Amino acid sequence: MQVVYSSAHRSHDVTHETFLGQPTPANEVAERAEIIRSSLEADGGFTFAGPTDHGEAPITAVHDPGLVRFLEGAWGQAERERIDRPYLVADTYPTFRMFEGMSEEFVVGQPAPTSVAGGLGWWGLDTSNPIVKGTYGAARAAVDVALTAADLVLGGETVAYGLCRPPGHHAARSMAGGYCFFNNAAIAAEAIVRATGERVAILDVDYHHGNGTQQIFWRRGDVFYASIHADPARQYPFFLGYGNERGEGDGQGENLNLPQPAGLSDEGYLAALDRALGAIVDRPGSIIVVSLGFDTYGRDPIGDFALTTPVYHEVGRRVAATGRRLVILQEGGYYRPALGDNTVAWLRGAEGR
Ligand code: SP5
Ligand code: ZN
Repeated sequence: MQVVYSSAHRSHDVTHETFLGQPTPANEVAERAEIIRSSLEADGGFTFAGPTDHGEAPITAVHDPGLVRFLEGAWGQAERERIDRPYLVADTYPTFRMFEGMSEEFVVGQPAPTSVAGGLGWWGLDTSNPIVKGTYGAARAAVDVALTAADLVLGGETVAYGLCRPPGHHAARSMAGGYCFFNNAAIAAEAIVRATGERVAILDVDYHHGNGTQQIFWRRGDVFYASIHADPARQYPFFLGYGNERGEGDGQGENLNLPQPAGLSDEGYLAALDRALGAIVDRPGSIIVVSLGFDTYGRDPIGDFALTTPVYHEVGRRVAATGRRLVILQEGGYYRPALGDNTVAWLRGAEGR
């Protein structure tokens, strides 16, 4: 299997996130991607390629250009404002309750803040994704990793894996969040739609609901989004991910959320997977973009499912058994001691070995 990897992720060298306001060691760290890379190298069954530069156009095909400009300029802006901090996290977010009773026309007409502190909240969801000097370059490289993996499949490969870091599925059209800056999977799916004219399915098997991917394609009939994730009633991202969210307009019926209880077993997971895959094969198309997370693992520090390493082989096998070509993109997974084994198991399953 071809793997796309870039060392550029290392410049997003975050140290801390917050847990209920307190600084705590970051979960989404550079070591994650390096563990996966070295495990795939040790396996011997993977060939590595670097990403090619795809420019900004595929990003602004799904994201607000204002988000791109903010992320590009945030660190320099903080320096100019003499905000001397090791990393940047917002204090203040524009919750919709701030605008209660005000018309949508009025609210969307509010100006984007010009200060970096305001911008961090305006363009962000939560405090888990600090910005450092190298964040923008790493996030751009992760997009190129995803698009290069998509190119491999568009060029005839049956499967390709993009070792994206930072991850992407919490990033919405105009919002970063949840360790994510650009939505790598959404950008790849959009590029595939434009290249093929076909419908594309996104299967999200990260532990968390991919609120960003859902938001981007909510009114789209050409991209089906299916996600198996922790019930948002108890877990991040809290405000989206419920089972009654099915899409609107052209996208009516093209969003499938399968929220799951704490303690979910391998068997329970596979039952949900079969539902998602059944919905995918009921729809036309030849390519699935997989948002691949291992925070479903039983020992994950921020998850509460009970999956074991062998089930990942079976999940990969069942996804590939749809007969569709696969663009597999890395999202979360934070229990570092098992990350390499879990990734190798999933990808081996997907290539039938
Ligand atoms: C891509 C991805 O997996 N993003 C996840 C973002 C989760 N952010 C919220 C983390 C909440 C951590 N709660 C810690 C509970 C410890 N018992
Ligand atoms: Zn996750």
